[in-house]
Amino acid sequence: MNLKKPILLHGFDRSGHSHRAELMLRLLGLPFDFHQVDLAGGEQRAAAFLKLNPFGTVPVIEDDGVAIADSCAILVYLATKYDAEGRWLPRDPVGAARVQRWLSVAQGPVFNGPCRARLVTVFGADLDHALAKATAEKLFATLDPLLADKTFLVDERPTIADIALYTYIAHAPEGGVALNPHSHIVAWLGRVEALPGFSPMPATKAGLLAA
Ligand SMILES: N[C@@H](CCC(=O)N[C@@H](CS)C(=O)NCC(=O)O)C(=O)O
Repeated sequence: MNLKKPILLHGFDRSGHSHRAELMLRLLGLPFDFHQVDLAGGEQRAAAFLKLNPFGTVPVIEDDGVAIADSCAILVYLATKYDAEGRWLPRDPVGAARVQRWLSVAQGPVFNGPCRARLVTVFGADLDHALAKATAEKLFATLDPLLADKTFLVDERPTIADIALYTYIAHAPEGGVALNPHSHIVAWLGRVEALPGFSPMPATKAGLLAA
């Protein structure tokens, strides 16, 4: 009998990038093991980890003898390999491009905005907090009206675009960026949280900074 080994997720439980991968695994109902990478201790810069990801960042997954690094690459991999119907990543050119557009937003303004703002308040990173907050606020002002008449970012059904954007936006208050003024974003976050298999990233104390 050829028993498949569970997927191994190398992550960090307070990383929004890592949570993207974890959430997708849970939404697809895939068994996985979790290895908490000791980021504070520098495990991500050790030779063994750099073999998996030369860029020295989490998340990385190992599956069927292959290592896949980068949160969005992992979302694409999981959706392509484990969702034969293409619900999470449409196979048609227009649908695929519409999803990719949001993956770029995840790695651009979401990273530079809510992610970096939280890196300052939660992890004490030496970054420009005012700039990160301004980037987040501009992103939210753009996104909120786009969600006014949409259930999810691309379609009536969720795609990996929603998973890529969810975590850092949901945790923006931890970085001092309020979500309250953006009712359509708040409603969309609630729809993601209602998906079967959803599991949140743990909150941090800095979440008390803004509503
Ligand atoms: N583009 C990467 C970025 C991942 C990333 O920045 N991960 C952070 C944690 S949130 C990390 O591993 N930082 C460790 C370090 O930079 O030393 C992705 O999407 O996975």
